[in-house]
Amino acid sequence: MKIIAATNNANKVREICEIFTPLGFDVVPQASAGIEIEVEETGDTFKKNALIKARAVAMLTDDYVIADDSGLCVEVLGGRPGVMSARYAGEGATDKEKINKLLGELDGVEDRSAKFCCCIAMIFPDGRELTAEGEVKGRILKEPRGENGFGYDPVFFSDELSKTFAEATNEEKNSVSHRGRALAAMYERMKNENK
Ligand code: ITT
Repeated sequence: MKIIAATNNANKVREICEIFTPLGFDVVPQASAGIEIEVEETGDTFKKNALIKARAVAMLTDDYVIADDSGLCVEVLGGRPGVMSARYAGEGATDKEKINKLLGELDGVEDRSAKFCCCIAMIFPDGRELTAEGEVKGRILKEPRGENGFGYDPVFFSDELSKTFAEATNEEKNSVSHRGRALAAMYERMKNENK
C-alpha cells in the first residue's frame, strides 16, 4: 500500500521507511510525489500539528497520507522546546545551533530529565483520520555524544538504551523511540480499522 509522507524532513522519512517498509508499505516522501508545500504549524500540541500537516497534503492526493509532529520536552523548561523544537533557535538554524542553545539554557542545571514525543497522523483516501502517540524518556547530557541520527539525538541519553540516540544504531533507536512507538501504535490502529 502506497503512503505519502507529509514531511520535508528526510530523517523522519528514513525512520518511517525503516519501520513501515518491512510491514509492506511503500512510503513516498511528499516531494517525490510532486507535492512541494511547507505547511505552517499553528497548533499548540503535537496532535494538532500532525493533523494540520496530514490534512494539507491529503487535499492534494488520493493516496493514504502519514504525518509526524514531534519534539523534545525538557522537564525543567516546562516542556520546552516542545512543539517549537524545529524552530527553537530560529528559522533555518542548524542542529548544532539548536543543541548549543539547549545546552546554554541548561548550563548549571542538575535535573536534566527530558522526553521525546511524537504524534503520527494518518488520513485514509476516504477521509478517515487516525492518530497515535509515542514517547521516550531520558536526560540531556552536558556534551554531544555520537554521530548517528539527527536533531537533538547527540545530547539525548536514553534511559532504556543507556546511550545517546546518536550512539545507537538505527534499529536500536527505532526499537524504543517516540517515533518507533507512535508508528507501532498506528500500525495496530490501522489493522483494527481494516478488520
Ligand atoms: P516536518 O514538519 O516537515 O515534518 P520538521 O523537522 O519541521 O519536519 P517538526 O515540526 O515535527 O518537524 O519538528 C520536530 C523537531 O524536533 C525536529 O526538527 C528535531 O529538531 C526534533 N526531533 C524530532 N524527532 C527527533 C528525533 O527522533 N531525534 C532528534 N530530534 C528530533
